[in-house]
Amino acid sequence: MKHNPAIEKYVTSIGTTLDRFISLRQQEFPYAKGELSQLLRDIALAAKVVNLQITRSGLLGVEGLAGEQNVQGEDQQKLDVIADIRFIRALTRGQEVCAIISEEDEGMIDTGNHDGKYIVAMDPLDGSSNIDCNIPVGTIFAIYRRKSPVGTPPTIEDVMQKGSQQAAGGYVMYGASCMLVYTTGYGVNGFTYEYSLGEFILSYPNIRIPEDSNIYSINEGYTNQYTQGVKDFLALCHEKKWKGRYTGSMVADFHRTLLKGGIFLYPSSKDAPNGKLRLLYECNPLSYVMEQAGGMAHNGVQRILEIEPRDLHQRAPLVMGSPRMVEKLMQAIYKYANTTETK
Ligand code: P6P
Repeated sequence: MKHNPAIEKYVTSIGTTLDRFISLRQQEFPYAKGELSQLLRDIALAAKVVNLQITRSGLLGVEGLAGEQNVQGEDQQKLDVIADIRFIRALTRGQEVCAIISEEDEGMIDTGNHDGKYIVAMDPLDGSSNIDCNIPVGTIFAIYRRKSPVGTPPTIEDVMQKGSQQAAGGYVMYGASCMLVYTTGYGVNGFTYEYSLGEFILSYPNIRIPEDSNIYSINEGYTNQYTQGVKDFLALCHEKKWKGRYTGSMVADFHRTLLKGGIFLYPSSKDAPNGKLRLLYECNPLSYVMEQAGGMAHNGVQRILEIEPRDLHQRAPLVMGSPRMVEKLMQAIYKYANTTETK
C-alpha cells in the first residue's frame, strides 16, 4: 500500500536496532540456538545501566575512589565496582554464561549457570580514573565457548583460552555518545545508543581501519624506559611530524585508532617488562576487533591472539593499528632482534 509521499517524508527510518541486527545475523551461528545473541543482549542491557550512572556520576556522588584495591593493586574507583556488579548481575541473570573473569575480581566467578555455554572475560570499566574529568571510558569484553561439558561446573581451562578462540569480542565506549562495537568473526559493527528509544542503533556498519595513517598513541613519559626499537620508532614519528594522541583511556585511544587509523602502543618497559594491559580482557578482545577490521595486533614477538595464557590477570606488551604503521614499528624492533641492546 502506497502512502501519501507528503506524509512519508515525516516517517524517517530509525535504522537497524542491535536486536534486529543480531537476529538478522543469527544464521552465522548454525550451531548456536540464540544463546550468543541473548548474551550480547545481556551485555547491551548492562551497558545501558552503566552508561546512565556514568553520565550522571557528578550528580550521584559515585565519582572518586572506592577505598579498596583490586587484585592488580590498583585503587578501585566507585564506578569500577558498580560496573563490575552490574555486568556480573546481568550476565548471571541472562543464564548464558557459566563463568566470568573480571579485572575487578581475583578468581574465576562461577555464576551457577552450569548449563551456560559461554565464558566472559571483561574489564568492566577501563580508564575509570578519567571519569572525574569527563574523558571517555569503556567496558571491554571477550566471549569464549566453554570447553568443559555443559551441565558441569566451569573449569580453569574454560577461561584460559587463546584470543583466537573467542566467539565474540568488543567494547562499549561511554563518551560523547555511548557506542557498542563488537565482532563475532564476521567483520566489525558499531552501534550508537539512542536514549529516546533505549536502543543501540547500527551507526558504523563494517568498520575497516585505514591501511596507513599519521597518528601515534603512546605514553611518551616512559620513553627512557622503552627498548631501542621503540625509541627509534618514536624518533621516526617526531621526524615525520606525525600527530601524538594519547588520552590514558585505552577504549578512547583504540576507538580513534580504529576509525581514523594510526598505531596504539603500550610496550614493555624497564618498570613493566610485560607492559601494563591485561591479556584476557583487554588485549585479546580489542585485538580481535582490530584484526577483524583489517588491522594488526602484536606483542612484538607474535600475534596477540596466539598467546597461550598462563595466568588470569597476566599482562602483555601491545602494539596495534594500521598495518603499514605496525610494520614500520616491527621493522624498528627487529633491527635489534639479535643484539643484546639494553632496554
Ligand atoms: P598509563 C587505564 O588505567 C589503562 O588500563 C588503559 O585504559 C590506558 O591505556 C592505560 O591504563 C594508561 O596507562 O601508564 O599511560 O597511565
